[in-house]
Amino acid sequence: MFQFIMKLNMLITGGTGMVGQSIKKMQENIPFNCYFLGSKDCDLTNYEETKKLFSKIKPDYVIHLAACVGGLYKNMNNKVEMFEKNILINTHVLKCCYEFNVKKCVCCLSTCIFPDKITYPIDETMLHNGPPHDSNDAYAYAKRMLEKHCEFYNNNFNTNFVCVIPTNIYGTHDNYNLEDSHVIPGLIHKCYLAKLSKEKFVVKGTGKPLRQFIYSNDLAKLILWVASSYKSKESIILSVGEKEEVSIKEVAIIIAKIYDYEENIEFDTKFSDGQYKKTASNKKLIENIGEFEFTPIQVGVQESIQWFISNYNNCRK
Ligand code: NAP
Ligand code: GFB
Repeated sequence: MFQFIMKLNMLITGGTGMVGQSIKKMQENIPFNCYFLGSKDCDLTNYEETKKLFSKIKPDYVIHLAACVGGLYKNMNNKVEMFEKNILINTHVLKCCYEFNVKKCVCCLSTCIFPDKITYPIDETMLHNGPPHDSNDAYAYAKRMLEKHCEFYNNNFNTNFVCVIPTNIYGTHDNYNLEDSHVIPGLIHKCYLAKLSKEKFVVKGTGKPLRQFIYSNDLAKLILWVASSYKSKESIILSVGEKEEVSIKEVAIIIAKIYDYEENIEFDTKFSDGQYKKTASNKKLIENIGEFEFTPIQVGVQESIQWFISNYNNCRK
């Protein structure tokens, strides 16, 4: 007789977001019943709703992506919201993962939460060695508490809660809002409008800050690898290499070139540059996974621009 093998359940919180949608593209290769949820399915800032969701889905694995997310300017101007919402979401998700005996929960931090005054390249051991950059300290402290919260559960109850630390992410299904978005989606939207109206393509700040950008499809593969094969409970940075670090000006030129609009770039230095750099090492990742081929930024940005234009009417902007 065939042995009926029950498929395990995987809950992806933040499943309607950019990273969640990148994981959704790969779900045929995930041997689980996958549930990709957004805030309309369950408001994770509400414990009773969260508990109801967990009792309905009974997840065996959780990839916890849900968060109140935004770029530099959203973080600078909404500190109470960034702190409170993320503390509530993270507390409720971890509490329910424990109460419903989830086998493994993979949580998401960010390289922007590391100390501002630090030596480079940043590695996983440095997270609590000093205050974060003041531009996004609210979000940073909420995320740092998520890592400590995972550690407390693991030490107290032998749970398997592990944190991944992505660098700046970009890709399709991003939030392209001109005020609240991260830099790449913001500039993709801005250059589109500038070309349409034949106006200058204005980049905020000096363009001098440096960033490492990871394509959301690549990050999705790495998160699934952490969920299935990374055995440690220690946090791990998921980033492109230090050599892939680019300036905001270089990114703006890549975007403008794809729109064939590079003659019209301007920098508005009235706006803050935020953190100058946060160069992170992906040494631990490469030691654990072996080699990994990251999507070149020109290719990833091209695909993101194509998606944005094709989905202009319905995307988040
Ligand atoms: P995103 O596109 O903004 O998606 C956020 C997700 O969280 C959405 O699915 C959203 O659902 C959900 N969410 C927000 N508030 C919620 C609530 N109260 N209850 C339930 N769900 C809620 O974010 P992302 O860029 O994919 O980021 C995914 C993770 O990576 C986050 O933890 C973020 O902190 C982290 N991260 C992002 C970056 C980056 O550059 N984007 C860099 C490093 C780390 P709805 O859309 O339905 O509201
Ligand atoms: O992605 P971003 O907003 O966040 O990048 P951070 C900000 C950098 O891009 C600054 C420049 O140097 C800005 O001056 N920039 C230029 C722009 N034009 C624009 C624009 O139109 N929009 C935006 N947003 N920036 C974030 C944290 O820091 O890192 C978040 O605040 C998050 O919490 C993210 O974790 C990964 O990289 O500066």
